[in-house]
Amino acid sequence: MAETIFQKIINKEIPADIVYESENVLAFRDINPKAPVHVLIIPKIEIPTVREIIGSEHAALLGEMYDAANQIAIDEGISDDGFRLVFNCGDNGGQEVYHIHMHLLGGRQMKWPPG
Ligand code: DGP
Repeated sequence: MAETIFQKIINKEIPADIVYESENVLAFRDINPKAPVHVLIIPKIEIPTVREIIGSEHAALLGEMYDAANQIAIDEGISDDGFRLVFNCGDNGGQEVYHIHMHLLGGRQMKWPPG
């Protein structure tokens, strides 16, 4: 399968506004932000969609992604007011990039249901 744009960001082949990096996780600002704070949190290993998440195999990695989201929310000053974490999955889920990513959205009141 062709390399995704996020793999190129992981490999530092294309630039991104990186806000967090650890051994297993990278987070950077969305190029087309939908909120004052819009950060994408991704694993460094490629997992195309959340359908490929295997509980025991990926549990620790998902935990790291949620830890990163909480830390970034604190760093960005949106933790106390609240924020939204979203994984889009597949066509109906509105997924464009097939390397799983958690959207961290905050800095404004979110609406429900999402579009
Ligand atoms: P999704 O629709 O859930 O697959 O979200 C993909 C997001 O990725 C979308 O909000 C825009 C963002 N995005 C796409 N290409 C780039 C890029 O090259 N750089 C950055 N920073 N974000 C990107």
